[in-house]
Amino acid sequence: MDKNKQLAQIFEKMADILEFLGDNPFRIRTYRRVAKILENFPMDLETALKSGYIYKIKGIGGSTLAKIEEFLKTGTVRKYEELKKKVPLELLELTEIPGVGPKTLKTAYEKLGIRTKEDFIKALKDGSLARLPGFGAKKVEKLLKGLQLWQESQERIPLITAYPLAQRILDYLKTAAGQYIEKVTIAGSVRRMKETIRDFDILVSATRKNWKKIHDLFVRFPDIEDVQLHGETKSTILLKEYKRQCDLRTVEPDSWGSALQYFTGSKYHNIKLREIAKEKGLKISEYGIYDTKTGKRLGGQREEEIYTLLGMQYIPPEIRENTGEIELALEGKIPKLVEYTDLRGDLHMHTNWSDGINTVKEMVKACIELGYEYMAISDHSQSSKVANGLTPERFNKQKEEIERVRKLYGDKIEVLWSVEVDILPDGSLDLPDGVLKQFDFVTASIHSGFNRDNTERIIKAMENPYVNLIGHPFGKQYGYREGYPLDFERILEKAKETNTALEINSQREDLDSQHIRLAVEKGVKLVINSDAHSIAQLWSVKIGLGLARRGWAKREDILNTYPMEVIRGFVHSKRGK
Ligand code: DGT
Ligand code: CA
Ligand code: ZN
Repeated sequence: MDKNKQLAQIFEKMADILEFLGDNPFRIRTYRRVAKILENFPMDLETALKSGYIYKIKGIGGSTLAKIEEFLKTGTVRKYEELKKKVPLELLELTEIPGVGPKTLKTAYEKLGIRTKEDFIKALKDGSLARLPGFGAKKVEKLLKGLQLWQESQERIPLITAYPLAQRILDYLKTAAGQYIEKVTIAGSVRRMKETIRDFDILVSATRKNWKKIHDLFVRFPDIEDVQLHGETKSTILLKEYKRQCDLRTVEPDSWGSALQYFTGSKYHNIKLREIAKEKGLKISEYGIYDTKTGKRLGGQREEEIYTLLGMQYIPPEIRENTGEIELALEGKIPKLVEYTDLRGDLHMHTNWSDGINTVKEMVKACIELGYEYMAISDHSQSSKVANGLTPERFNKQKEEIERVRKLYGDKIEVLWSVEVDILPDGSLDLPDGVLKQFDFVTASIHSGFNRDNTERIIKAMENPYVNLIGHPFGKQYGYREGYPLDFERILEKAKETNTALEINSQREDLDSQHIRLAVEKGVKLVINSDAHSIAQLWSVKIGLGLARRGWAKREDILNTYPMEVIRGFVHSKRGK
């Protein structure tokens, strides 16, 4: 785990402990804010300290700086070590459960003598917690729902978390064992860009004499909890982060294609493929594709060969779920899916004007580096108080800054002045039309009232001529919030009727691939956005792209693959001019 994240966790835990102890709320809030800043920090702390960058960050003061320096020097923070001794630590880990805060745990601790996770879960389930003052049936019901979400999130982690971790393991292998490796890639659910991931499956091709060396280096990956298997064809490590397993399999270069096909899955895709092979008198395994009668090996070095020999089109990994792709491939009718290089810009990101941590200029420079033709700065509106949303007056000031940055970089990238405006409880918007119409592009999102059906709210928002995109339509937050119920059929109809696009929000994985597929079938336009709150999160459109491909989206389905004129036209035609 990198140092920024480690220290962010330390601050978060200190805040939890202080809250458990009933300390000064101001200090608790400060620690939580620092944790959030560190979590999203755009560079490593060491560099930030050396370059002096850190002194410019709003919200990091003297005593925080001292703790950062102490942590970089000693690997821990003394204050944290002292605080840990004052509380039942295991119990405090349960603040990970949505709805469970230090205060809840404190009550359980004091009134029922609960000290362990197990006891807390038991008390929650058997009703003894429900009998305490302040714990009505409704609250306990909410906690039980939270417990269920938490338990699920212990099983599977979201792709947005898994993907960079997979990249780190691959980078490590390439650096440490590159000389012995012919090819290396991630297989399994990560290669399929599935929304959630249980474990990692890494595949390497190399000549057999090098296998041992590769496995010996693999089990020395830093930050592992345990080596569960150390062999010469397969090894398994348990990663410290998120307690995930990671398998490494080594194969001969000759079997690369068939092994990659096999270990990419999905299981049901593979089962169906084997059935079809059987009908054609063929047999497929991780070693190759064979003629059943003669036993002759027909191929397996390249993945494409498997599909070709089975008489079908190559099937992209993202749609290998046995949901109709095999039948279509046999008819040669798999569409060309949208690709990363098709993306021309990112239309949702935050800056330090609201809850982002980078400046407009820093975001613009980072987007230029990504090679985008355009981008949209889309900060929160006033009713998002925790996100430091902007009033119309502050938006006007922001416009001035956008103009200044445009003067500097306007020849390299088109900077749209946008907004993520709150959809209020009654479906009206947080800014009047007169203000909305000044923006180049408007995204409307729900940030409150997550526990009810929000179909009507979204429909009303789409009817506003200035709303171009509905942000994170289901309000999902993995491991934390399931997302509210929506009549998606009606949302799709309205989106089509009003020419409003729906967002594929990468940070939140919302829409998910199943809803994307429905939107694509209906011909509703989608936008793949990062929703980055720092330059460090801009990469995440790759996640949205993966979900779009899993949802069978083609380039034409995605609005931000079109040139700027088309986006402008999209906005203007809805405004009726
Ligand atoms: P996960 O780990 O639950 O996120 O999902 P996967 O798809 O990565 O599943 P995993 O790790 O159990 O297996 C990796 C791939 O190996 C899987 O996608 C297909 C292949 N595989 C595993 N078990 C079986 C099996 O019983 N039959 C077949 N045909 N393939 C399997
Ligand atoms: Ca897996
Ligand atoms: Zn939002």
